[in-house]
Amino acid sequence: MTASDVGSAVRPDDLEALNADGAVRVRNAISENWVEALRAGVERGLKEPGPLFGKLSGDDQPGGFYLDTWTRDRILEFDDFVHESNIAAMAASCLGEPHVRLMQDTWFVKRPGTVERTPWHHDNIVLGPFLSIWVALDAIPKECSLEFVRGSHTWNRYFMPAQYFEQEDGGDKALEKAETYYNAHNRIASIKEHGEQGRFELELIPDIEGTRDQYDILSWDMAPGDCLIFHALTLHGAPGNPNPTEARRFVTRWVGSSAVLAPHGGEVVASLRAMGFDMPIGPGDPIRGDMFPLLP
Ligand SMILES: O=C(O)CCC(=O)C(=O)O
Repeated sequence: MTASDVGSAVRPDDLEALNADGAVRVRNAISENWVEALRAGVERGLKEPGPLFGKLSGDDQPGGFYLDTWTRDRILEFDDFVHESNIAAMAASCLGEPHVRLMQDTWFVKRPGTVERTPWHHDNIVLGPFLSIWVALDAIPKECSLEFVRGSHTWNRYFMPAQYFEQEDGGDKALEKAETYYNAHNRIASIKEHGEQGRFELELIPDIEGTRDQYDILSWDMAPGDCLIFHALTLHGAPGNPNPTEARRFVTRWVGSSAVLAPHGGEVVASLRAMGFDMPIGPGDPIRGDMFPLLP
């Protein structure tokens, strides 16, 4: 019997590592049948893209880096997986609650030869208990697997993707623009509206890739069915895929009962609503609604 046959595959020492380091690898957590179902779902997702489908590598670049998000309403393998596999039990045991809400399902594919990196970032659209479980669907060697800055979830700092501002003016004044934006839209408004829970400052992310030797970076060899579990605030990123084999991954994100939409989440949910997603939440609201089922 494998760990994946008996509910949560998370052991106490995994939890200890997750809380200390911000990320942990759990081997052989998802059974082969589910891995096959998720692979089939990803291949279908590539052929039937949803509104959030993206290609993150250029057309002139080798390989291809693709992703799509919130597709389980159409890709039933994903919906079955979140409802029937042990994944929700794993999330619940990590968050220390009997039931947890599924915040998001998303998949990433790096075709053989992909050079594009997944940029360093963390996930701060939700405040409070929030973690991700990244399931390897192919063998992914440590050199090209997801990497984490050990302990960064405890820094009590909130980073924003610089790309957003860099795109606008090629990098010049990105920090200045970011500060102006967040002062105007979030920091002040959020403290006023949400009290201490809204008290966080968004900073531009440091150049981790350019100064890797200054950070304690964690990564692991991944076999199909192995998982990476990480706190949303643990900085993470991933190299491309120079190998001759696929590097597919399926990620679910989970929140605990006290999680709320971050103060800067208003614009994000508004644009998702405009795309037709059922998002009955606003900044400071608990995560509720059919998009975010309570499981297991
Ligand atoms: O697998 C990847 O390259 C990206 C994963 C990631 O950034 C995430 O799940 O938050």
